[in-house]
Amino acid sequence: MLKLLNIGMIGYGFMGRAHSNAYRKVNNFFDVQHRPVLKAICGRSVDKVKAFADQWGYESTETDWRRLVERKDIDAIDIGTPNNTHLEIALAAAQAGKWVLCEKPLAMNGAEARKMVEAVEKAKVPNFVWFNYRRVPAIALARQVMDEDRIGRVFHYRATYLQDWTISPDLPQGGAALWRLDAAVAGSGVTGDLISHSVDTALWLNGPIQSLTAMTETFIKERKHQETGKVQKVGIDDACLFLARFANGALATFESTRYARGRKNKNMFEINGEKGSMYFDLEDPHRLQFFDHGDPPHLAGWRSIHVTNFEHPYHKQWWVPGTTIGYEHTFINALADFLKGVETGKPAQPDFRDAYRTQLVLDAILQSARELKWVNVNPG
Ligand code: SOE
Repeated sequence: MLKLLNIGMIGYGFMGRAHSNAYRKVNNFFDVQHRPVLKAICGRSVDKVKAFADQWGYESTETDWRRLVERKDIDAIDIGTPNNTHLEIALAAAQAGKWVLCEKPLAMNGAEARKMVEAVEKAKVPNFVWFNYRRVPAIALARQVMDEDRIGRVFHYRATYLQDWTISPDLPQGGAALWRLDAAVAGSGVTGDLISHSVDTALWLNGPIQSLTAMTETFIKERKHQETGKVQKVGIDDACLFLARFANGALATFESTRYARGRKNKNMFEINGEKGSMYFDLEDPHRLQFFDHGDPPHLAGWRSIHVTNFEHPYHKQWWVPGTTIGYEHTFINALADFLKGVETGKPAQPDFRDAYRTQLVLDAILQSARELKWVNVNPG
């Protein structure tokens, strides 16, 4: 018998859809003991929240997240709202004894993230952060390759995360779809939004970052604000680059921007080690490139592994070998791992504490860019 898990989803934007889809599908593909129930969707606009409930099959709606958190018929709160609301909602949800799932980045900064970690750990409630790219099968395979020590001592780690959707100076900041451009709401620009993904993946694959030096740039200095109608200073970083040293001695470069014309969501990393190398690019998401220095020299070369076999991470839950899964499946895979983690007592990562470490790297990046100096990362 599946245990029903009543979900209270807050936010009906991009992530509200991605998470709701995961709740709907997880039991069709994974053997987990919980069955998420789309109990309530919460958002500020009555019309939009009702339309979302109809489209996705939510049983009820709320327009005030506090009422949702107070409801006795809700087991888990999922925070899919802008970054400046995560802290308050997570603290209230944890205090109410709810499970708490939160969209990335966990918080506006490390200080907030720390309070969130303390709250969920004090309340002893299951918690999880939706850094979904860990659940791309090819990235999960990269982790397996690291665990199997096929790369050996790591010398270099390089990551880029490139988009181009904010180049127009006519794009306003703030409001429904554009809160990511408003520093008061997002906390930062590409640092919290994109490089956070690269950092989460990097810490998972290659361990902690010890120190870094960063630079950021805001190419468009002023934009009209959707809510006030006034032209206001832009406070977010449009681009962020940093050099880093990992605790394992590897040297790294990270680059992220929303000004790479033609790049829509290019999330790439390469790792070079003593025994081999790996390369991944989200524009070719089913492939992991692997170079094995152990191959006979006359056969040596980069293998392009099509990560769709039953032996590959996640794939046996889906379709037959050679077929592919997509972006939305990373959220379903993530949810399955989270539920299994609760069921086995071995919490899936990243939980709040793990995502807090990523947040501390983001703090160090922003501090370094502000102060123009190398910064040691607080290990958390
Ligand atoms: C916007 O830039 C965005 O939607 C991010 O917020 C997501 O985390 C990323 O996966 C895709 O791009």
